[in-house]
Amino acid sequence: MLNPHYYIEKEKYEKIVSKKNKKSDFYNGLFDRYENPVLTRDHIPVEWKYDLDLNTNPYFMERLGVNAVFNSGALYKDGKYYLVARIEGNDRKSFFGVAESDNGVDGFRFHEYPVLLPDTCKEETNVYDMRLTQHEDGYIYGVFCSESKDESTSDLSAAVAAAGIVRTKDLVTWERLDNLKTLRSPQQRNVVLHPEFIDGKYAFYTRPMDDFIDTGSGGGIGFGLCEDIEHAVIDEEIITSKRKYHTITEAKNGAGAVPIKTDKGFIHIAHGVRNTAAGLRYVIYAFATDLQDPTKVIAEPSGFLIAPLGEERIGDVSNVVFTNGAVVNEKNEVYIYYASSDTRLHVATTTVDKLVDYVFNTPEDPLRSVLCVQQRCDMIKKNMELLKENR
Ligand code: M1P
Repeated sequence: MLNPHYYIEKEKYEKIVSKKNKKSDFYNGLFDRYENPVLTRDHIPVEWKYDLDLNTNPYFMERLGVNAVFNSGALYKDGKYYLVARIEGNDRKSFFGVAESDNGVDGFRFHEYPVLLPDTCKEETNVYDMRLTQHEDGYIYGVFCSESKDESTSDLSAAVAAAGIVRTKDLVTWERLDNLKTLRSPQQRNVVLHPEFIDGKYAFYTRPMDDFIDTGSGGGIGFGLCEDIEHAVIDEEIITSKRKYHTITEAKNGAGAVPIKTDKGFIHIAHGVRNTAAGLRYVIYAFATDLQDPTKVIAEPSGFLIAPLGEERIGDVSNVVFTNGAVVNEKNEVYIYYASSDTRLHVATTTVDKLVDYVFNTPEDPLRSVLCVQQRCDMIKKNMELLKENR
C-alpha cells in the first residue's frame, strides 16, 4: 500500500523541477549567471530516496538520502540538453544520473533510474565527474574518475584515481571499456576525450598525478594519443596548459569541458587551483589550442573566467567552482555547466563569438605585479584619452 505522505513530497519535488530560471543581474559582458541552480539534491526524484510502501516505511522515512548533485558532463543532441551529473549519496558514494531539459537552463528532470555501470572493475569504490564526448566515430563516450583504495599503505584515506571509460549511443545502455592506462603517470583524474581523431588516433587530455590529491611533478594538463579505445594505453603525455607560480593554476589544474571547436582554435574551459590559508580555491579558466596542433596553447587570458561568487562560495567543499561540461547549440550559444562548492550545479550562458573574443583579446598574465599594474595603466590611459575626445 502506498504511503500517502508520498504525495506531499512529490508535490514539493514538482514545484522545484518546474521552477523557471532567469538571468541574474550579474554583468561582466562575457557570460550570464542565473538566479537558480539547474540541479540540486532537491531535484532527485522522491522514488530514489524513499521506500513508498506504508508497510515497510510507515513513517515515510528517507532510506537512501542524497547529499549533493554537482559536477556534470553535458551534451546537446537533437534539440535537448543532457546532463550526466555526479550524485553523492549520504553514504559518500557517488554515482551518475542522466537529466534532460528542453532549454538548458531549467526543467532538468532525471531519467527513471540512475546509471548502473557494468561492474567490470571490482576494486573500484567510487566513480565521479563524467565528461561526455560525442566522438566522430559515432559513439558518445563517458570518461570519469574511477577511484579505488590504495592497498599499498595502511592509511585508510589513501586512494588511487584512474580514468574509467564507457560508451553509449542513447545515454541508456552503457558499455564499459578498459580503464585508461598512462604508462608514465601513476594516477589520473580530469581526463577528457577529444571529439576528433588526431593522426587517426583517439586523443585524450590527461592530468598526470603522482598522488591522489597532489599532482606532485605533474606539470599541467597533458595530451596523449592512443590507438585502441577499447584497451586505451597512452605512452607519452605532452603538457598543454602549464601550472604556473603565483597564478590561479599554481597548485594544480585540470581539463574540464570537451574543447569547443572555433575558426580560430579549440577553446578549453578548465579548472585551476591555488592554495590559501583557508584551503584550496578552485576557479574556472579558459585557453585556446591550435587547430592543427592540439598540444600548442595559442591564447590564455589572465586570471579566471568564473570564480565562486556569493552563495556559490559555501558548501561541502567551500570556495570551489568546477566544470566538466559545456555545450553549444545551433545558434552558437554556449551553456557552461559548473558546480559550486561540491554541492549544486549552475549554468552560465554565453556565445561562441564572445568566448573567442575573451580568449583571444584578453591580455595574458604578465606574471609580475609591476607588469600587471602597467597593463592596467595602459588601458586606463587609453580610456582617459577616449573620454577626453568624447567630452
Ligand atoms: O573538491 C574539488 C574537486 O576536487 C577534485 O578535483 P581535482 O582532481 O582537480 O583536485 C575532484 O574530486 C572534483 O570532483 C572536486 O569537485
